[in-house]
Amino acid sequence: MKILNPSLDARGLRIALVVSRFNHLISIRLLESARDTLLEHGLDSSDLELYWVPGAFEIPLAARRLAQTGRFDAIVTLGSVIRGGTPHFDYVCRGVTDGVREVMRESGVPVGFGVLTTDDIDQALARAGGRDGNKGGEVALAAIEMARFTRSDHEHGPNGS
Ligand code: INI
Repeated sequence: MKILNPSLDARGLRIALVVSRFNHLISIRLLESARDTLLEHGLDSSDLELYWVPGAFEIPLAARRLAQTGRFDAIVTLGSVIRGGTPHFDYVCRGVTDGVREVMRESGVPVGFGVLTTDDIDQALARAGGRDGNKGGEVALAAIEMARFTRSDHEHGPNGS
């Protein structure tokens, strides 16, 4: 069996961050962790672009437009949806999860999903640099790995093409 290990080297990649302004306190923590992780793994800061959107519901449209430009090896989406007393939570969650999955499927560009969906602010804080780590950095690593995976598919495809 051949085992192909993923590279986590971000040098030479171009990455876009799409970040929801809603629940800004959480977003900023996710964003800082994602940015630091990407730069620590060799990404040049001039190859990193940040796009704010109003809320998680707007993330898929922004990600789609960015994917369509062909300028990015991966897109990292960040934000948080926190359960309130109404079904609004479910609609926003479904919109962003289905939307991001669809963008990745239709564009072939890796899209990291770093939108927290939690029952309350404490759960979100725990996953944004608190006791459960920071999802922003984790998603950034996944994006690097999948960007590399996508690139090497092209370089060493089954037809040698
Ligand atoms: N957007 C979020 O990113 N998180 C939330 O928790 C949230 N809540 O709770 O409503 C939220 N709503 C806004 C939504 O994403 C859109 O921006 C808005 O509906 C305008 O289209």
